[in-house]
Amino acid sequence: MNNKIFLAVSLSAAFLLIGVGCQNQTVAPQAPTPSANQPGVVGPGISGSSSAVPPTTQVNTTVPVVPPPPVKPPASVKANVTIQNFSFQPADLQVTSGSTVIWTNLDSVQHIVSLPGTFESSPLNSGDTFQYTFSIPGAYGYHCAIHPSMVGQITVK
Ligand SMILES: [Cu+2]
Repeated sequence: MNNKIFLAVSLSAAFLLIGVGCQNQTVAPQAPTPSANQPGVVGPGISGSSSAVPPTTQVNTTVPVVPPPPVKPPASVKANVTIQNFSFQPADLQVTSGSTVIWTNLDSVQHIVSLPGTFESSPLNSGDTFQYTFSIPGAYGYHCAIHPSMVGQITVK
C-alpha cells in the first residue's frame, strides 16, 4: 500500500512538475510575443539607416544642379593700340575673334586709321579714339590714310 501511495504521490508530483513545466512553457510563448516587438525595434533601425541614405542622395542632386550655370562672359575682349610719334604701338597686335581694338591718338597731329574695304576712322585729333571689332580670323594690315608710311597689323585668331 505504501508503495502504491508513494507511486501515486510521485506520479502526482511528476504531473504537477510537468504541468508547471507546461504552464511555464505556455507562459514562455507569451513572453516571446512581447519579443515580437523586437523585430519592430529592428525595423525602425533599418528605416533609420535607409533614411540616412536619402539625404546623401539629395546632397548629390543639389551639387550637380550648381555646376550647370557656368556661362562664358569674356566674349567682349578689348585691346588697345596707341598712335604716337607717327607710329602704331604695338605695330603688330594679336587678338582673339570677337575682340574689339581701340586706337588712341596721342600725337598732336591728326591721323586716320584705315583698312580700305574693312574700316576707316574719321580724322583723329589728339586724344580721340577709334574702335573696331574683329569677328573673322585673319591678318588685317592697315595704315594711316594721312601718313601712308604709318602701318600696322591686327592678327585675329
Ligand atoms: Cu597719320
